[in-house]
Amino acid sequence: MRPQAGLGRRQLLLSAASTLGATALAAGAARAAESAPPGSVHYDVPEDPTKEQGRPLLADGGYGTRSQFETEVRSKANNPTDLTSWTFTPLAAQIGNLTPSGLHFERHHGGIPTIDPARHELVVHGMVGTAKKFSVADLKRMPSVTRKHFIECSGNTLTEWAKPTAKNVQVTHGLLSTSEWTGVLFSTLAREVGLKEAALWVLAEGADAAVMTRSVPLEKLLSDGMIAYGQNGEALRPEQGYPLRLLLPGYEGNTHIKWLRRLQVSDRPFMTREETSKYTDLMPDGRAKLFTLQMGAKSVITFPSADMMLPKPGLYEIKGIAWSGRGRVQSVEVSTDAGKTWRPANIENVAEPMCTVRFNCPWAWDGQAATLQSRCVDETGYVQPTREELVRLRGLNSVYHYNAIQSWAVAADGGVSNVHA
Ligand SMILES: Nc1nc2c(c(=O)[nH]1)N[C@H]1C(S)=C(S)[C@@H](COP(=O)(O)O)O[C@H]1N2
Ligand SMILES: [Mo]
Repeated sequence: MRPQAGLGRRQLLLSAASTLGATALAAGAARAAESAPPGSVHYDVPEDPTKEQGRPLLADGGYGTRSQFETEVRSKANNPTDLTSWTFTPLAAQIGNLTPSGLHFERHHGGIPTIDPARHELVVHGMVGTAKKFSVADLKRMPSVTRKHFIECSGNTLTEWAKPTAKNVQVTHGLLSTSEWTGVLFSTLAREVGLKEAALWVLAEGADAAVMTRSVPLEKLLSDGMIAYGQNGEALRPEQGYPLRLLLPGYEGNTHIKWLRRLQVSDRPFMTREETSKYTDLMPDGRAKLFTLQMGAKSVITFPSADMMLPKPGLYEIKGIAWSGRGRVQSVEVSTDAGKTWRPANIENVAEPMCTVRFNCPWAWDGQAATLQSRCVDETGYVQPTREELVRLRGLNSVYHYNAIQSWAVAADGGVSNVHA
């Protein structure tokens, strides 16, 4: 049972072993595992794991890490600075419907702030009966809800408007992640402060260096807006807004203000930078649409997908993800002939509002060139558009809210690539 946590630590432990014996080595391994960054401790693999003791439990119980054989990570966008950049979730490697918190995509406009939850407060003021400050502890004492929702950056898939660009599904669609979120509904806070009759909009503000601000319709906040402090059974990750973030199911990622510190109720939107200069949709006639907040229905095949290689003709299970910001996913269809014919896919999990589903569909690949597509229909009857349909409506000036059907070409040699069908 010899740990290999990088050469330095390994040598250290091995030399310790020769002087201190096997028990001390085991203790050393446990200490190394405790202090090493997650995933960096490697153990030798025994010939037969039933013929020797496994490694001992960590002295303090510890915080678990995944197997040393599971090495999938987020990929980082190439930006001039890592302070305002993003990372992509490895969607093709995801098992099940929830994104592990450590693989949740990230988008930061001013780096990741370090916030002491004991000192953090959320101020609710403006057109309210009584303005109030809530500590994180105050919020945790209030009635909570736990709900699964995706967050999708409205910039997801933005490289694909004019020509197929990104090399794999992690980069075409990886600004999408799903978590189980826990927090207090905005409607609960609204009862605490009381809303003035004329109130219509709420400004949400973050405590990061970007001081990110967005105006949110009060109606949306009252229907399902949440101040989240929990993610997948534990506190939010710092990258996801620790200790508090706004969660607006189905709305574009940018409005889910992280490190939330202020909610100002008003009778009008605040026209902040993020909703005037950025996060607007430039239409073909040169005018821009403001407040296009809801994400459309969308889906993508994650297996097989670009940059993969199918070893040989035969039976494959096409797998993918579908979601809609407008409600539940109703159905998903799959095509292997560039959209000429469609077959219904199996949905793997119970569809929940503004949450992803996993789908699958068996496919007997005959070794001929094929073009794979998936199409999502949500409970409002909205059908995910083809790229031609989307471009006809939106033109090619747009950046955000690209939700067209994605095509992957499978060549006769089994190579899979990103194409426009
Ligand atoms: N305070 C603050 N909130 C923020 C951002 C930010 O930079 N600062 N980025 C926004 C954007 S553009 C997106 S897509 C989501 C990303 O959330 P995530 O990093 O948890 O995936 O957070 C939003 N909330
Ligand atoms: Mo975003």
